[in-house]
Amino acid sequence: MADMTQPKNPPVESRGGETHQTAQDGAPVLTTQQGVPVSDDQNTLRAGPRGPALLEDFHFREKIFHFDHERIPERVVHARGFGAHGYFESNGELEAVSRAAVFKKGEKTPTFVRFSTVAGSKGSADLARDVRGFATKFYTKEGNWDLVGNNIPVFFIQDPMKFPDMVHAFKEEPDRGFPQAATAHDNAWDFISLTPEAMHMVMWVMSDRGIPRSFRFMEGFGVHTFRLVDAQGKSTFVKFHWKPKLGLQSVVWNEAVKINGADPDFHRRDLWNAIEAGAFPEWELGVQLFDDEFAKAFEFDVLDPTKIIPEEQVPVKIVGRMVLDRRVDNFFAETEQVAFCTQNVVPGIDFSDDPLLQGRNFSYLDTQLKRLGSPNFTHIPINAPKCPVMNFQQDGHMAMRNPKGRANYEPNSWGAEGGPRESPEKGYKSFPEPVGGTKVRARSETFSDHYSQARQFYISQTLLEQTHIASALVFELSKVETVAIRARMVSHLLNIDAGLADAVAKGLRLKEMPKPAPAAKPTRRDLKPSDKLSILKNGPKSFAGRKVGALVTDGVDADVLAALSKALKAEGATLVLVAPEVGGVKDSAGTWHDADEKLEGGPSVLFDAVALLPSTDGATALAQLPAVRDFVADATAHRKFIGYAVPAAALFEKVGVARDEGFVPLNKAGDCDAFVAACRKLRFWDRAAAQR
Ligand code: HDE
Repeated sequence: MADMTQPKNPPVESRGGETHQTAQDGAPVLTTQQGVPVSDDQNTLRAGPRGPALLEDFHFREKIFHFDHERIPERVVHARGFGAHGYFESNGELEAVSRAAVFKKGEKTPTFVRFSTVAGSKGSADLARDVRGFATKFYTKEGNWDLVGNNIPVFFIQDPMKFPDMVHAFKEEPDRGFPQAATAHDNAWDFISLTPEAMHMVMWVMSDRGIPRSFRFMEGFGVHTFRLVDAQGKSTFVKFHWKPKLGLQSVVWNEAVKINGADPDFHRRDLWNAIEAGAFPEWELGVQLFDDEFAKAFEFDVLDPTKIIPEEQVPVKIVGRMVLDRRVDNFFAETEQVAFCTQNVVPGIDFSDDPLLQGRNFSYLDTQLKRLGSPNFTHIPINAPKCPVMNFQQDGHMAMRNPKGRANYEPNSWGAEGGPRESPEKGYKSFPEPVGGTKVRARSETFSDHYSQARQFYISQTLLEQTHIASALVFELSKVETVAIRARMVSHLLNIDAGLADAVAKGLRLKEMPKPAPAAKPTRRDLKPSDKLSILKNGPKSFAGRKVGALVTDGVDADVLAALSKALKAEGATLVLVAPEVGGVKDSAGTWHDADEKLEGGPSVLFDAVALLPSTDGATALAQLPAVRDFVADATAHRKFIGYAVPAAALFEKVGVARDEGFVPLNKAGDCDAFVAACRKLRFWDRAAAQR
């Protein structure tokens, strides 16, 4: 059963010195920020019990003053995020290619990861259709390295100049202030349909990658080409990949919509609970390595962030693993205040000339000064390196760490007491790439093919996944009020796949098919499909990390319940008990089981599979509850595996669902293994396309 116990965190930060102890429970005495003990935190200081408040009440004024200033600006993008601590362990495969300490064989480096959605505000729902941020801070022995990636390996735009326009168009429309966390509106699709370079990314976001089931089941990508530099100064190009150990999994759109209502914190809660339960999520770090020669021969420009290098062309080599094994102690202090920056690199890792990357290198530091309010945000524990920091930077708001001693400049003649010195041997050296050229504002011609890889992505999907892309486009464009924008988008789809364009045009009921959008390159290259681009072709082999919601009533078969719990545990999966009342149920042997969820609060969309285990009387009572209808109908429509005891047949009849092979009997303890084995496929996709 889900373990929801909370750790006991100390209520206040200890600042050293003596704490005043109360007589009560040995708890510390409440103090003001000045450390003055507080006698009454319930009542303001007044002239008499019914008299006016007194200005002298320093405790009240300090408390309200601090409260008034609690909010800081949210991130201009990626505002909603969730973080966790972990470590990265290198297998040494990159030692020969990069001098970075983090890649030494067996080196264990602490990390902090923040996952995020992009468009929504801090309080938006987790299951928005969107790209997910996957930002990792490696606290290496030679300084912090930030790999600020996404769960999609390409981006919408090629030049950072367009980023503000793109983000403006995607966020709420400025006059009305909505829609929140959704690109299903005119401005977003107006911008996209006027930006052919976005087409490859659009295919990814409209695919199931845009609605992941869990952060734990997502890939991550560094997107840009970076450089690795070895001890002799030789450079190798690299693209970074994170591969989730638990495999890939997404939800279906109708589920996403309902999850957002049932549990807007679905992704946060999932990560929090997994780490709490000791099921630490893990990713392998993979790299695609290539040299100048490959870069010249490759059919696209490796500096173009709207392109991938298919894994079939350059295989991904695994260079280590990351485990997330610790939750934050405080959301604000860590998840909110963490500041990632693409320009945080360490010796052995360097940039490429990808224009988007170069633009990002300016933006992150700049936005963080605004968000965190001081250039000293690197002093905050979550951002501070875990290796020595030695320099002559000083003062500023909230300076926690100023140089000691007399010298605060260099060169100086104070010898060993004169503070730190540069080191040509140990210090960071930029790769001496020869550069030169005429100053221009121009897009390289090598960036001009916007459709070939969009098509490659589309044809690499299973038929079902292609249907999801078409449905997502129809849904989004149906929310666009301007018919000309809908048609303009279809004109691009014609350059990607005629079948897709046709399906979307029909889904929108366009009166006539537009002409294909003019393409910079009239001929689209026909690229081979790449199986690695499909989620369904790369599903997990086990049900580990997944959840079964078991709907139980009094009289639930004790043996089946125990066996199901055991089988799921053995698989690394979780059983969640859903009952008519949260207080729980008594099983057939008279044992009490507390419920994890009340039926109305635990709809089937929150689970990967469900088990319906009512007793005969229980089924009769359940059949009267409206929430049961949704529980069963949704689980069926979302093509989940449904384990069931005989009495549940009454519910199927009531709801009007027909049983198929995705319905697995659970009448005796011995049935449970077969049910768990069936669940490994995650969904019974063969079930006829459902009505919802
Ligand atoms: Fe970001 N991006 N970005 N981005 N980005 C930010 O930095 C920016 C891009 C990504 O959890 C901001 O501190 C520009 C690509 C993640 O704290 C800001 C451009 C990729 C996060 C910013 C891009 C990303 C951010 C907002 C185009 C995938 C969240 C708050 C030139 C490789 C990090 C902040 C976290 C956050 C700028 C494009 C990933 C404004 C200008 C491509 C995961 O600086």
